[in-house]
Amino acid sequence: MKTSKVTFFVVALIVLSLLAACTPAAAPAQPAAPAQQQAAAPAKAAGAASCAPNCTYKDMVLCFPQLGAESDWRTANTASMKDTAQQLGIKQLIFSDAQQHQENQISAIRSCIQQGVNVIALPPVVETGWDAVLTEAKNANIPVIVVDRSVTADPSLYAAHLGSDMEIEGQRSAEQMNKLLPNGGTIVELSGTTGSGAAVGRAKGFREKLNPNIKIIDSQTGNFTRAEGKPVMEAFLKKYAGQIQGAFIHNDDMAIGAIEAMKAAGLKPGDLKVVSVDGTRGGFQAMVDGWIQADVECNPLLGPQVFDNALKLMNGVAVDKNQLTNESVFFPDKAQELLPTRKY
Ligand code: GYE
Repeated sequence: MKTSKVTFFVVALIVLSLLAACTPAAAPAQPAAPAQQQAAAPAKAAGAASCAPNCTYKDMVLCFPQLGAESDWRTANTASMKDTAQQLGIKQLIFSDAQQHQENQISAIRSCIQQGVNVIALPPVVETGWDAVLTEAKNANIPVIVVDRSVTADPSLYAAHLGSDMEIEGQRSAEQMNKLLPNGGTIVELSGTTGSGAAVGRAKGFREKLNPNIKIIDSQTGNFTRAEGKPVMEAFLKKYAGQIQGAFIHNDDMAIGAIEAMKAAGLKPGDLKVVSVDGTRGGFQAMVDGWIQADVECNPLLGPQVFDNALKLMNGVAVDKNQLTNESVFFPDKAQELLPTRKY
């Protein structure tokens, strides 16, 4: 082999090895191109059900731990919930009756949470003591609609409150008592269930608007029932015989019980000026008979509104936090005419 040829090979080898050395190291393997990403499901609003945004009443399981069956108002409220559930064809209404005991309502709610209901509609027997169980419902992503009476719990723990403004009802009651006793006087109060939003609000509103020349000499609870209203009034009539001119009674059932006591004590219709609340058929009849002088309306027919809100919440649609019922006051002059139209 000639020297020139040898030199050529040597030079060629050097050049090749230099070229190899300069070639950048193979780039690390690129991660495989990401597979076409699944279209992300839109985030569901808190409380929305898995069928959102297309839930219908047929998907709905609603828990209604009713507080009791203490009055005609309550009976009408229960009927409104059950009838509406049926008319709308909801999947299931889980109904229970707590017999006016908060602990029964709390265990009913816990059982509903375990069953994974879509919405809880809670008529709270008393205002306080709900924080723990409402937090449990919230953690389980189950919206709670507070129905009828109020709670003191933080509003972030429930989705909405639907019902009457009990303080306004108390104010309306005082305005009527002021008119019935224009020269002032002494009255008694038959209050609703102690610690209930209805009793607390009505008592507060009443005192806010009552004329200073009208004195509330005593106030006792009759637990919103006829059975307890009667002995409370009996005791008042004995204790304050001849001293009282009026009574503010927190519902018609207690008023009907109290009227029995008034009759038994020999009083005549109108001897005591009575202002009552609810506007039930029984209250209207007592106005026709002259025993009640003004009946402040409180509407129990909340079923349609509750289910409408519940469906919205299931679908992740925002609802108003406070939804007040529109109400008025009824008087004896129209009672006879309106009685047949009363729905409760
Ligand atoms: O006035 C009374 C019932 O919470 C508004 O409860 C309701 C009250 C109602 O027992 O009759």
